[in-house]
Amino acid sequence: MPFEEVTQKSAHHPKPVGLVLQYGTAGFRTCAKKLDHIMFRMGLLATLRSKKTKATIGVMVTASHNPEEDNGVKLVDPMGEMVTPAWEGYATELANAEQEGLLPTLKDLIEREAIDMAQEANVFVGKDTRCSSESLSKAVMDGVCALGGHYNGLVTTPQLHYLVCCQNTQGRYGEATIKGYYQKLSQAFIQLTKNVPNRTDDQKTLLVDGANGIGALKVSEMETYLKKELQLSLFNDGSSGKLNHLCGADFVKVQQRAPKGVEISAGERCCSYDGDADRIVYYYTDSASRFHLLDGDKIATLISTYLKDLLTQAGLDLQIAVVQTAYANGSSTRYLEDVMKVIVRCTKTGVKHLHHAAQEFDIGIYFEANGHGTVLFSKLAEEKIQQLARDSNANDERKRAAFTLHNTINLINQTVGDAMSDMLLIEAVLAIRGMTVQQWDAIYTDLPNRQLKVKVADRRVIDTTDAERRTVRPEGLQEAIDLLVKKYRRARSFVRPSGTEDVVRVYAEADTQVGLRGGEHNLPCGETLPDRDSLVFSQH
Ligand code: G16
Repeated sequence: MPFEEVTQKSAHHPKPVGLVLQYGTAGFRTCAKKLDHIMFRMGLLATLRSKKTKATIGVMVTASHNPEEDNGVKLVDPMGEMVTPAWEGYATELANAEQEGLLPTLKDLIEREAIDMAQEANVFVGKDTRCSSESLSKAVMDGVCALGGHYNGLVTTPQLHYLVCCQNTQGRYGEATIKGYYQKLSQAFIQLTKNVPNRTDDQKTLLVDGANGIGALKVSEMETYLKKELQLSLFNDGSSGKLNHLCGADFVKVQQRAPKGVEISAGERCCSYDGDADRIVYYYTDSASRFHLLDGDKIATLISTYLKDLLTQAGLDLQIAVVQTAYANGSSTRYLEDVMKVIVRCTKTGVKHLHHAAQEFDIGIYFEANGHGTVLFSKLAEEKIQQLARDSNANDERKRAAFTLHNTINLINQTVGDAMSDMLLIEAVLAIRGMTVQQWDAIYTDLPNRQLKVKVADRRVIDTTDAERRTVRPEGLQEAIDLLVKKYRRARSFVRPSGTEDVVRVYAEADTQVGLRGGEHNLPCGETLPDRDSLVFSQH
């Protein structure tokens, strides 16, 4: 039993007495200085999970969209999906055990899960480019080594999910290397776009804001594999700016303005990744210098239109659904349900919830408005598409559609939302459909909306229900929101505690910007509404 080594090594990663942290929306996230013991313990937990599942498990060290000073860690299960809720619970128990309670908690977990400690364990560890990620990932390795493991280095979050899935499917999902990832995605992209007639240089060019993070490094590595079929102008590549500071997908989505450091000419297509490259949003400015955002909702609409048309051309009867969260713009939901006639589901925030909901359909497209999402194809859907592609009796149009669907599946990282894969998919769809970014934007018009963060003493006093669209605690809060909302047309608003930052998030939308601002006189206690910058004061 390696418990002596655990005791010995854990002494180098002591838990600050009384510190309590919770496995949240995307694992543990807080100021990097508080995380050393958590990392060590997550190394232990990942190793146990690997022994339990007899498969490779992933550990990603990142705080994604959070400021550079923060860091975080999350576990990745064998098929590249998020770890199960039961193991999230174990993670919280292990994280919060005081130093002397660590071993008893560990032993209890081993007994409860009947883990065979003689079973070999394999853990992939990935990390982003934060300064703190180097030493924190070493702490994870210390935990892994106390029970036995393998290390993987700098990767984006979705690359780690991909590697874990490839490893556990013995290469059926793809080659379990970063080169294998680039090859799979770029070959699919080239196949999809090679027959598109007359693609101009403008259509092949895209501006990318790398958020000064790992995505910037990795997208440059991938570019050579794309053989000039897509040419990227990379900004915020990490050479000088600070991670996520005034740039990146979260900044662009929340502020609804272009990131710092990107030189945009009118009409040019641009996109922003977040700090670990699992989110993407698109945008452009028009000739009047007005900024236009194409967020996760617009991405989901573009992709579902494309897939629905391909299914019609292929004559395949497969059920498509789109999964959203409370943040989805009301116009997008209305368009999907009323015009496209696809099933729409709403889940709690957190890709783990959307992912599970999407698995219930033949084709489940899930996107959070913040740009985090992907498409899942059921086994049955993939088989039907393959069969049609091989069917010698099928007509040319049906076969062509089946091949296109097949290459589309190869282009998508089905394990988790992936900025690079989503970017290639969007670029392929725009090319195939001959659409400009303006035409894409015109599919429907967003309701004006605003999102802000509010710092409170204890965000856990807020409890929500109905996929976080309503609060049940504290008393009176929901009634106050309802009173305000009913004064405006097509208005909606909700508050929820963040699972990744120590803030409460507030969302509102209405049919006009004036309605959204509430008209100064309608605000409680005669307050006036601050401008957008001061509304997000808790950014700092
Ligand atoms: C993470 C989750 C997302 C979620 C976001 C914000 O994103 O993966 O699903 O939307 O946090 O969550 P919350 O509002 O609970 O703070 P990321 O990109 O930071 O990993």
